[in-house]
Amino acid sequence: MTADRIAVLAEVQEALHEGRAVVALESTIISHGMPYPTNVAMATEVEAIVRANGAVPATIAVLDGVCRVGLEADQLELLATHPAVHKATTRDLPWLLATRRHGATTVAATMRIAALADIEVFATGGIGGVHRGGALTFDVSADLAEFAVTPVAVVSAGIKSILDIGLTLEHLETLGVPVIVDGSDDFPSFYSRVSGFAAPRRLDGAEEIAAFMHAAWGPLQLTTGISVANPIPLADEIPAAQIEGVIAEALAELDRRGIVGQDVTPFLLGRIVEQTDGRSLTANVALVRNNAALAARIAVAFADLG
Ligand code: PSU
Ligand code: MN
Repeated sequence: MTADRIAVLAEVQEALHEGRAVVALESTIISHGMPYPTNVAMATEVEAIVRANGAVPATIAVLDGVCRVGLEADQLELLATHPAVHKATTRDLPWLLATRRHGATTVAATMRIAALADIEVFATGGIGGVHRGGALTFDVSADLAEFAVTPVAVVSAGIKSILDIGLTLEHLETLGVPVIVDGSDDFPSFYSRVSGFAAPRRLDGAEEIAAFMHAAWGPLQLTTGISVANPIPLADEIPAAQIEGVIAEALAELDRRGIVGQDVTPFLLGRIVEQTDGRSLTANVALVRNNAALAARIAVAFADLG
């Protein structure tokens, strides 16, 4: 990409140049995943957590048609408040660049821009996947297609049960994408440490995960991403039974309103926050914090491998 369409913040550029740890962060979670002002507070705090764990944060978005890798405080504020920030997956990026618009990048688009900037580790809340009923609607997040082709390790709290977790795991297996759970034999479901599905592969700690990344992308020359699931801390967990009713109600409302396409996920996320009086939001912030810390430790361990 030509230099005028991708702008890497000086601090991030320096760290990359010196082979120091950098962690990418997404922006759809800011613009379309959480309400203001929790979103900007979360984004700011998460950057500080990445730093406290020894890495440099690089929040990614598109502003005025330029891919930004690392943002200033006023740019985070814009993403958290501006009405004309488009939710952008990878296929939307050419439009944003060509027409000089603002875009909040999903997991897929963030992975793509991170890879262009040579960043290997990325922290988020939850990844997209196969929606419930996806076998009929074909509603499968473009995040999965991106995992198949972009070598970035994405630390999430697993998959929110607005999605079909079983079908998502099957789809990732078909695409040849490694799915790791840190420190647990269960695959987590975002608000909950369990999902009813086993961890496809368990590793324990940042060093083991960094060694896995090195094996995958070094000697084996795999070209896929790696999904690293990090269970929500016990104290912040919302038991699956408590959130299931809220999710069912949100899905029914989605049907009634006939919402489809890229509005589906933001609608469901918003409904869940409303229907749990913000309890889900508190849990969401807690798990993003937890993911940022693990991602930073992984980035440090991976940088140490040279
Ligand atoms: N899941 C969450 N929170 C989020 C998202 C997913 O629990 O904020 C966002 C991420 O940016 C993810 C995107 O990449 O939604 C997926 O959207 P879609 O289902 O339209 O692909
Ligand atoms: Mn979709």
